[in-house]
Amino acid sequence: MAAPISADRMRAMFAARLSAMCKSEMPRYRAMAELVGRVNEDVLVAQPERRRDDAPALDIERHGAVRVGSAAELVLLRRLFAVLDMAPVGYYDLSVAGLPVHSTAFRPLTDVALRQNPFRVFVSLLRLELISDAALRDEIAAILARRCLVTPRGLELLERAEWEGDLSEKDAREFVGEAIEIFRWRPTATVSIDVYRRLHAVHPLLADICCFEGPHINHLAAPTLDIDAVQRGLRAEGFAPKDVIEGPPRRRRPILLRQTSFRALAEPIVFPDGSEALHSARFGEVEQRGVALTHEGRALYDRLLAAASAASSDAAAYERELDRLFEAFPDDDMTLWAEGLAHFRYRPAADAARDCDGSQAQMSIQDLLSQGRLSIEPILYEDFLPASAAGIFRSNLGDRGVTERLGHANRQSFEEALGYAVIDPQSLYGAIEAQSLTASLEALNLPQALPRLS
Ligand code: OOG
Ligand code: NI
Repeated sequence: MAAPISADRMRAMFAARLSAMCKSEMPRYRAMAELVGRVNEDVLVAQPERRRDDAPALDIERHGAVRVGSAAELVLLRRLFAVLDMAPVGYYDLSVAGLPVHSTAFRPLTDVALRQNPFRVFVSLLRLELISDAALRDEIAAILARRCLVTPRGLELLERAEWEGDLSEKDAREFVGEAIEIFRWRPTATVSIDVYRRLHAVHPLLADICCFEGPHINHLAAPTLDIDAVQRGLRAEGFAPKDVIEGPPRRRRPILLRQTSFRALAEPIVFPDGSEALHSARFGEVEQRGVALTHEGRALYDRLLAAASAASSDAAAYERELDRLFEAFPDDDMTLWAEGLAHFRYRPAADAARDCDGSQAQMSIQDLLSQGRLSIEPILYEDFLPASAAGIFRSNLGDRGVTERLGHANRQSFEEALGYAVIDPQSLYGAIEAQSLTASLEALNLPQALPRLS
């Protein structure tokens, strides 16, 4: 029998086919990806040291996003992504920003898997209970109950992968093909134009989630080494990107995640009676990732970001305020480390073990770092940011309904719909950091219980 194919390879295949599909169906997305590619090339020519052989290639997308209508649909995606070794990490409440959805990100968990292929999917679930009109809620539930996202053959392959643990090359290709079909954009609404308009008037997301055959992929995000240069390029070349880059400001040591996007295109759709309308769903995004923050670092980030939003009305003022406020956020690795604001991976210096013996047990981790016997490097943030996600959503809804709170977080109901608890991202970063410290101290023949600071 042919050798089975690994989940990492299937995920890479899935991401590559989604990318090809989006680029061929959306010339504007292809053009944006090309612009990002040119910016990345320029950066690498100017700063060759930023080329990293241990990082995934820059021409593969880092994430995509879809929106589903029901628990049954969420569970189907959970099962499908599990075959691609993508697990639900994090809970994102978007109701605080006036959006009737909550979300998670399906992503690979380990360093090895992330390096093989880092593709993630940000999945949002409709929260019907936040729609106040009871008759409309029933109508939506009935519409959603009628659709089935997967073909019988797709389901058969999914069950085979679940039962047998892996798939042959041939079945894997077919499975990925079936998965792609779930996420394809189909410009044919399944409801009348009247229903579409009513849902759209209540909330544009309702129309997008409920009126089509499936959860079309609404964007992919290309990685960049210089998002400010991309933003300038997008403006100069008429892409009309969103007004501000989401996330933290530019830093010497980038933190968390910065994102920008061009706004959703108005695309023609057709209804069962042949009438037509324009629907805005699909856009293109760019992301630049930095170091993952600890609880303390994240609390400081959230505080500074909230202060900048509260203080400014227009985009330029917001950016100035953000830069000013973030002067309070340390911007070098040693301070970030010493103040416990960011997560780092430890490495022992190549020959440091020779001059370490157990009698040096009095020293601290900080001593080892300053003597160069131990070094640190940032652990990349692999997750998302709720305020940024809300900003991306909103810029694609014509900035409508700006931040009227619709409800409160309800992680429990999300997890009940998913059938699982979501994984806490902080626990993943904490574990990588702790394991690297344990392994480094072992390599240096030092005891494990050294104090952190001198
Ligand atoms: C998802 C928007 C959020 C991100 O990168 O934060 C997002 C959506 O519009 O469905 O993609
Ligand atoms: Ni995105």
